[in-house]
Amino acid sequence: MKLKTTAEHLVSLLAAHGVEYLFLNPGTDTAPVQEAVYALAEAGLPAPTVLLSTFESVSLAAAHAYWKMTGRPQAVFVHVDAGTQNLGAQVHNVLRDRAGVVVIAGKTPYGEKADTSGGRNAPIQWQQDVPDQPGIIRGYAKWIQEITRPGMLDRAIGRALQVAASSPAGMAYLTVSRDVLMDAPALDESRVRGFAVPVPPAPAPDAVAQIAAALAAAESPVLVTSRIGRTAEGFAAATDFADLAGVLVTGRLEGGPVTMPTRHPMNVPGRPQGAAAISAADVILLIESDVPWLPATVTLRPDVQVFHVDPDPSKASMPLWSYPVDVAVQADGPATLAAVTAELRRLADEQPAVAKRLADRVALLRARQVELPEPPESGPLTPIGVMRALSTVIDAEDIVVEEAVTNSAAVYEGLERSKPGTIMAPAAPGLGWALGGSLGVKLARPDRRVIAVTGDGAFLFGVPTSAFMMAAQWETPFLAVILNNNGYRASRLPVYGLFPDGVSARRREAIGTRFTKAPDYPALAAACHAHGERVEKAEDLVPALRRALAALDSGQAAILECVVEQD
Ligand SMILES: Cc1ncc(C[n+]2csc(CCOP(=O)(O)OP(=O)(O)O)c2C)c(N)n1
Ligand SMILES: [Mg+2]
Repeated sequence: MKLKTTAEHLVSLLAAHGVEYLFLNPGTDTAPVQEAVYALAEAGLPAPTVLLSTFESVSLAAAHAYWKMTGRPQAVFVHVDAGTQNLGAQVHNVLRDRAGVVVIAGKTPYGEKADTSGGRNAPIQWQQDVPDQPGIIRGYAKWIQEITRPGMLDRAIGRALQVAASSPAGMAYLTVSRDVLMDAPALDESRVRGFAVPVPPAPAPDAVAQIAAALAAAESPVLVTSRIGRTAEGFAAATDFADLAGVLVTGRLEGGPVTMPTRHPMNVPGRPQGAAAISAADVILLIESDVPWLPATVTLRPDVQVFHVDPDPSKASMPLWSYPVDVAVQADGPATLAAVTAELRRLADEQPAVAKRLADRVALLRARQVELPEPPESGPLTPIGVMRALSTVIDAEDIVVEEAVTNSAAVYEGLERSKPGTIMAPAAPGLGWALGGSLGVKLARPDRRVIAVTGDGAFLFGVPTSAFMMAAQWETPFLAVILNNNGYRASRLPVYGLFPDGVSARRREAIGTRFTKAPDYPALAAACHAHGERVEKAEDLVPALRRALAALDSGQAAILECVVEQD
C-alpha cells in the first residue's frame, strides 16, 4: 500500500517508533487519523492500538503510568485547545514525575476554500483558532512543536519520542492541523532511525569515591530517596546498599515507588521517624528526591555533609529549590548507588577499620524491628486497618496505585510490599491520577492485579464514570479502594493548623471540605459495569476485599468504599 495522507504517515511512524497505544479523544480535527488507522489495518500495516478516551486527563494518567511501568512513551491525541485544557492537572504530574509521553493535539485548519482538503467547514474552526494553544501547557511541556508541513513529519515524530524519553523524561507536545494531515505524505526521505535516546549519565568516578569515603567514615548516615525504586535495579541497589553500609533509608514525602521491602530493618516508612533520622545524620545521601525533607520539621546537624545525586540536580523547574547540598552529581540514581556500594565494598575489603564500622552499623540497625501497626479486628475502620487487611489478601506481585492523600502514610506504613514496582504513585499532587494510572498499569501488566487506594476526593477528581467505562471498554479491570473520610481532610487540617484558636478549629469543621451529597459509590460502580460494595466495620473488610478481588479475577472492575471516620 502506498500511503495516501500525512495522517497515515503519522500513524505508521508512531508504530515504527514502537508506540503501542494511541489514546484518542476524537473531534473534527482527527478524521484523517481515524481513517488512517482503518486504512493501515486493511492493508495489513502496523499501527498502534487505538483506545477511546472519554476524558483526556484520564488517558494522560494512563499513558504516564504506562511509561512508569515500561519506560516507553505512548501517544495521547486530544482535540485542539479544548482537549489540551482537559489534560488538566495531569500535565503537572507528568512534569513532576518525569514521565515520558507524547501528546498530539489537533490544530484548527488553515485553509477555508472549498478545494482545501481538510479545510475549515464548521464554525468551531474559527472559535478554536486561539492565539497560543501550546501556551496552555508551555510551563510544563519539555518540548513543543507544530507540524506545519508533511516534509517535517518524520523528524517531528522521531524528535518527540527522543525528547520525551530522555532523562529527565517529560511531555513532548505536537500540534497538527487537519489540512496538513490531509496533505500527500512526504515519504521519499522519511526516516525512523537515528533518534537515539541518550544513555542516562553515569557518575564521575571521583564523585563515587568521595561519597563512599564519607559514608565509610560516617556515624549515622541516611539515604533519602523518593524515586530510586522506579526500576528493579534501583530497588535492588537500595537494598544492597543498606545491607552493606548499615544506613537508614527514608524519603518519599511526595509519594513514589516502594524503595525496599517494607519490613527491611533499615526501611524508615514513617514521616516523623524519617525526619528524626535526617536530623541526626552526619552524612545525607540524597538520591532522586525532589522534597527530601520539610525544613520546618528537620534541623540539620551543623557538621552534616549532603551529597545529592539526580539526573537533573539543579532542578531549574523548581525556582526556590534551595536544600543545602555540598556535592551535587548529575547522574542516574540507581547506577550511582550501585557504584557507591561497590566502592564501599572495595574500601571494606582493603581497610579492616572500614569493614568493622560498616558491620557495627549493620548490626545496630538490624536489631531494630520495623513494627507494622496492628489495628483492631472489629469495629470502625481505620486507614491503617484497611491497609493491613489489604496486605493479607493481595499477592506479593499485585500492584497498588496510591493516591491516598492524608492517608498516604498509612499506605507506606501499613501495606506490606516486598517486591519492586508493587506500589505506584504519581509522586506529584495533581489529584485524579489513580484511576487513569491504574488503567495504564493494567495495560502494561495484564498479568497482575491492580488496586488503587484513593481518597474519596481523589477518586472523584479521577473522573470515575469515564475511568470505569474505559476499564470495561479497554478490558483493563482494576479495584479502587476508596478511603472515604467524607471529604477533603487535606483542605481541612491546614485551616485548623493556621488558626488553632479560630472559629473552624473550635467547631471542628472547615467550610468547603465536607461532602454532604457524596455519590452512592456502589451504585456508581453498578452504573459503570463494576462490582461495588461499601464497608463500615473491620470484621466485614476481608470478605468484601475477597469478593472485590474475585470480581477482578473474573475480568470485572470493582469499587470498594471503606468508610473511615476522620476529623
Ligand atoms: C487537581 C487538584 N485540585 C485540588 C487539589 C487540592 N487538594 C489537595 S488534597 C485535596 C483533598 C483530597 O481529598 P481526599 O482525596 O478525600 O483525601 P483526604 O484529604 O481526605 O485524605 C485537595 C482538594 C489538588 N491537589 N489537585
Ligand atoms: Mg477524603
